[in-house]
Amino acid sequence: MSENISVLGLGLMGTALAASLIEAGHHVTVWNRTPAKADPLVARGATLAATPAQAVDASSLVIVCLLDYPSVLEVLQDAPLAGRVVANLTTGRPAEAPEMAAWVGERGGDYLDGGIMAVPQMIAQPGALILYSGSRPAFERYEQAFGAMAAARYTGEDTGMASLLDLAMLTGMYGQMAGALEALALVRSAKYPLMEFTTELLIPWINAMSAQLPRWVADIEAGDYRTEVSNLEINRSGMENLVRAFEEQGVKPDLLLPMKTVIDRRVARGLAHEGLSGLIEEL
Ligand code: FVH
Repeated sequence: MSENISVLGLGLMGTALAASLIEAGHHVTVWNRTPAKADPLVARGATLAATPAQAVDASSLVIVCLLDYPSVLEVLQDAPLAGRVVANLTTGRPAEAPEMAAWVGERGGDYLDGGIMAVPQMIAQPGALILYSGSRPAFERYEQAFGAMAAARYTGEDTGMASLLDLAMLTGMYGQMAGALEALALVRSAKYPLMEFTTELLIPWINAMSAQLPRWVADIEAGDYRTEVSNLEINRSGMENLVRAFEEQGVKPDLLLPMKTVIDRRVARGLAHEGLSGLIEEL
């Protein structure tokens, strides 16, 4: 079904989102602070609105993808939001989402908050995911249209949930990247081929270890961190060994040290018999 959809914000991500909606056959109106960025989309069939108010007026679904929440408030200030669904895909914090929902609600609009789990090049490709939270009727009304941009997953009526899950997934990513960078620095110090190490050793190892995560979740849900696999004393000693090896290789273990600090703290509390999953209680 072809919808009237407005996209406010034509940065790298907003442009990719708008292009995917045009490609899917929707009637797309666009607005951007710097209007020239709309040119390629207009060439593909989008309508350029002169103001945010005109863009909002043109469609019942308004997708916003700007720098941050203050810029969203600024842009929507004079827009006629009554009867509109605002899907705000700008990255923010969980606490900002209900404030934005209330602000849109006071103006008669319905609100969805979103978290984009993709880079612009992934939009409309397999693997791209957008998390939504907030108004269920709004999500159900536009679920099909959302699917043109990326797989659409509704995470509940708690408006801040998409943002929280987005930030949690980013946290997991940063932790993994931190470990990978330390590993690569260590391997580089020994002049071993980095690509061979990465593709043949590191990636399969990380994947195998990730498969253990559901077991940790079971421990956390049960609040029972006893282990017969690799307790914190083994990990404390392993970390000490790692840090020493890094120093001997002339590599800084800076991205690894915070984890060592937390392990040491837990062991100092007399909980050396626990597994790594118990570290969650220190956070
Ligand atoms: N790019 C990515 O990989 C990530 C993936 C995950 C989600 N993010 C979030 O998406 C939001 C937009 O990101 P972006 O990549 O499109 O960012 P830019 O290319 O820098 O575009 C920024 C747009 O925001 C407009 N803008 C900034 N400040 C204002 C303002 N005060 N008033 C009106 N518009 C404003 C800017 O306009 P212009 O500079 O072109 O005139 C762009 O349209 C972001 O939340 C990411 O975290 C992307």
